[in-house]
Amino acid sequence: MSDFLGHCRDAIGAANVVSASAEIAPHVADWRGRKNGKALAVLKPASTSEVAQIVRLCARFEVPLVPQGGNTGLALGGIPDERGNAIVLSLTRMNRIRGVDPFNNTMVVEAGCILETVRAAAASGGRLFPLSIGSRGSCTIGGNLATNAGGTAVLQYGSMRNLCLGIEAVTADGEIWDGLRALRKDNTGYDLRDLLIGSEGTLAVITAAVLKLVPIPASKRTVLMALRSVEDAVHLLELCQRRCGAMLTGFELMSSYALDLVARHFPAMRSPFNRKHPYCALLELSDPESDQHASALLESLASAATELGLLLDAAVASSEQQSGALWALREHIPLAQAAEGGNIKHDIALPISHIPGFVQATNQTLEETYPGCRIVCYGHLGDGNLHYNVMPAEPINPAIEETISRLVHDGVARFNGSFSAEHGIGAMKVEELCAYRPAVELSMMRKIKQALDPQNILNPGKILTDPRP
Ligand code: FAD
Ligand code: S2G
Ligand code: ZN
Repeated sequence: MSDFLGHCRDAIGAANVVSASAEIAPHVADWRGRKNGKALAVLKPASTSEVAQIVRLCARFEVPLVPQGGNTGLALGGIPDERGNAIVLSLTRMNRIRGVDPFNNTMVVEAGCILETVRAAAASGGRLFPLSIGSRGSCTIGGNLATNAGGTAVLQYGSMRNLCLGIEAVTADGEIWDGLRALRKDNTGYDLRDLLIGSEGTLAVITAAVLKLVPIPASKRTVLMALRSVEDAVHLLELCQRRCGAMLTGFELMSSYALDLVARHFPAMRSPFNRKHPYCALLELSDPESDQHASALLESLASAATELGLLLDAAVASSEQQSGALWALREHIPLAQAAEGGNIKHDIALPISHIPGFVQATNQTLEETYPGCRIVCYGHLGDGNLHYNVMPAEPINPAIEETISRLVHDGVARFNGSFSAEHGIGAMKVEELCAYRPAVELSMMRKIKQALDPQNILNPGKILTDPRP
C-alpha cells in the first residue's frame, strides 16, 4: 500500500497526500455525527489531470475512492465505510471559476468551488445562480451535482439537474470526459451529463461544470404568513402560483414546533408574530419589473388570502436585513434540531395535493404508536418536498429508527411519493432503495454501475449494495 501512496505523492505532491489521523478525521466524520468512517489517506488534487492520475492509480492498485466536496451531505455518501481500505478524494483544491458568460447566461466552475462563492461570482457578473441551500457556505458544486441538490428555489428554477448544461469528469478508468458544452439543445446520444448528476460519486468524479444563470430580479420581497393548517398552506400556494406565476421563487412551510426549537436554541431568532400559529409559510417573490410592482402584487396576494380566510397574520420584510432574518429562522431549523438532540429524519417528496392527507394520517399513526413523540415538519412545500423529522419520547436506537422510518416511508408510498426527495441515497438509504423501487429499476442501475465502474472502485456501497463481501 505504501507503493500506492508513494505513486500518489509523486502525482500530486506529498503535501497533498494526507495520512495523519488528525487531518483525516474531519473527512471521515458525518456532519450530523451519526457515523465515522476510516480512510487510508485524503488526497487533494489541484487539476483534472491530477484527478485522472489518482483514479488510474486507484484502478491499478484496486483502491476504492470516495469523492468528497464540502462533506455536508446528509446520506453518508461522502464518507468512507469502516473498512479503512479507501481513500477520500477531496476536490476542494479544484476551486477556480473558469469564466462567466452573461450573454449566454452561463458560467464554468470547477467542482471544488463553494456554492456561495459561485453565487457571488455570478452576481458580480450581473447574474444570479439560483441554487440556494442552507449549507451554501461550505457545500461545493461537485457535491451539489453529485447529489442533485434541491433547496428553496426548486419551485421556480428546478434542482441542480436543471441548472447544469455541461460536465467535465474523470471516469473509473481514469479517462477525462470534457462535456463542458454550454448549449441548451444538444441531442447527441445518451445524456451522459444527466446520468452523472445525482450519481453520488459512484459513476465518475465530476471535475467541472457549465452552470445556467438567470437575470437578477429587479425586486425581491419576503413575507411570512401565519396559517392554521397544512391544507391552508397548500391552498395559499395554489393562490400564489395562480397570481404570481414565475415570480414565486420560494415557498417554505414551517410548523410551530419547528419554530419553537429555533427560539429555544437561538434565542435571538424569533418569530415576528406575538402569538403562536400552527404553521407559517415563508414566501419569496422575485419581480423583474420594480419594487412598486412587487409591493402591489404582495398586497393583492395578502388581501386575496385574507378574503379566502387563509391568512391569520403576515409579516412583510421591509429591508434586506428583515428578509435575511426571516430566512435565518427557516435555515436554523436543522441546526436547532441538531442542538435539541436525536431525531429521525425523513426527506420526502409527495404530490402537493397529497401532502395534507399524508401529514394528517402519519401524525395520527405516530401519536397512537409512539405517544409523546414530537414531529418537526417543515421544508420546501412549493416543490412538494417535506422534511418530516420525528423525535420519539423514547431514546432513539436502530430498532426504533427502523420502525418509525418504515412507518413514514410506507405512508409516503401510499400517497405516491418518494422516500428521498433531495438528499440522495448515499449509504443511508440503500435498503429503502431496494424496498421501494421495482426490481427492474435496480437491475438497470446495477448494469449501468457494472458498465461504468466494473472494478467497483468509485464510492462502493453507496446507492447500491456492495456486491463484494
Ligand atoms: P459532499 O457531502 O462532500 O458529498 C456528497 C456526495 O457527493 C457524496 O456521495 C460524494 O461522494 C459525492 N461527491 C462530492 N463531490 C463530488 C465530485 N466532485 N464528483 C463526484 N461525486 C462527488 N441538500 C439539499 O438538497 N437541499 C437542502 O435544502 C439542503 N440543506 C442543507 C442544510 C444543511 C444545514 C446541511 C448541513 C446540508 C444540507 N443539504 C441540503 C445537504 C448537502 O448540503 C447537499 O447534499 C450538498 O449538495 C452536498 O455538497 P457537498 O459538497 O458537501 O458534498
Ligand atoms: C433543509 C436539511 C437539513 C435536515 O433544511 O432544507 O434539506 O436536517 C434540509 O433535514
Ligand atoms: Zn431541504
